[in-house]
Amino acid sequence: MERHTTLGEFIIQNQKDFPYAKGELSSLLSAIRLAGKMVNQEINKAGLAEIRGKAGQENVQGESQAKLDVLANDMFISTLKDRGEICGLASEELEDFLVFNEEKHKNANYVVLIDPLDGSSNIDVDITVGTIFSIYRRISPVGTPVTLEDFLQPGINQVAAGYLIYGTSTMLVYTTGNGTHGFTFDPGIGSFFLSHPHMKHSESGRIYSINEGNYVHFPQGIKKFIRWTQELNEEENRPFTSRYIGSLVADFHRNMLLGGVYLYPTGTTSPKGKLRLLYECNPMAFLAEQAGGKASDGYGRVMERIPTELHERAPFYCGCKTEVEKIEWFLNEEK
Ligand code: AHM
Ligand code: MG
Repeated sequence: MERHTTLGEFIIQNQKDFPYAKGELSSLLSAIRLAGKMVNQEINKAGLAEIRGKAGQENVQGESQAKLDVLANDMFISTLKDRGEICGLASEELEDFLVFNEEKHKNANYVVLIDPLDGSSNIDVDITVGTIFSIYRRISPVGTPVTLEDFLQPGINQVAAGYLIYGTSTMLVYTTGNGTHGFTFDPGIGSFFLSHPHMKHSESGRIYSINEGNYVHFPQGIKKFIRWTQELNEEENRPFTSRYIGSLVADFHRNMLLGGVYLYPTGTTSPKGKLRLLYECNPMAFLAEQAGGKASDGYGRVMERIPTELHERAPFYCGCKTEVEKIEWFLNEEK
């Protein structure tokens, strides 16, 4: 019986595809894999280990942190810092970025941005959550302390991005700009195995994922898109089907596998959108594009937005090309 390639083997086999083939990025990805396994373990036993519930503090965005948010944040930071390949890290859970400048970081070329536990409102009810990561090469000179500009790069500069999904199976999905590849965790062996090489968004899909409870706040173009998805048109396979988990990673993952589009628009409750450009929208956009899909802020390519703040938010429309373009069309009609 032929066995699947492990994530470690795949990374080594594909080192030549990395823009800077020095093995640093491989080591960085393997640190993410290790931290992901640790977080997975914690999530699986959360109900027994008294690590459910609120941590009793708020993050920089004024959102209350769950205990697992804090735990996942600590695990990713300590594992990544340990390796010495990164000179800085920014996280949804930390107001400011971290500067790593110990001896082992003095030749470090990369910065990482993470959402350590995305969809954390779902943790306490045993629904899928995820981790999102985005990796850039620093702009400032190697050997100097990392600066804000190293983090405020447009998404098109990403050298790698991905997510872990802690679902019925745990998976790690990533891209280094040469396709989007998925690996499933075998808990008995403790390894991730290549299960979904070259994941693909279909050209068009009939799932739409949006928090429709906010309908009254949506821009006119989005209201029209939603009404369009619900109209009867047998030739165009409408009405569409609505699926919304409330975990970006889970909604994105399902839509990539089954065909659909994810929407988080602007609205009066979140005037700039809810999702964070640097560690939610951009990494998902990179993965979507590498899988033949599309990611837009409604008027243009998300990955071309020039960030001005670490935690800035953006409207986000992502998934199958045809439907993302339809959303852009409706928004432009109502401009
Ligand atoms: P989080 O990072 O604090 O969990 O917030 C991001 C999450 C996304 O995973 C999800 O798609 C969205 O927020 C859900 O928001 P809402 O509850 O407003 O529908
Ligand atoms: Mg999040």
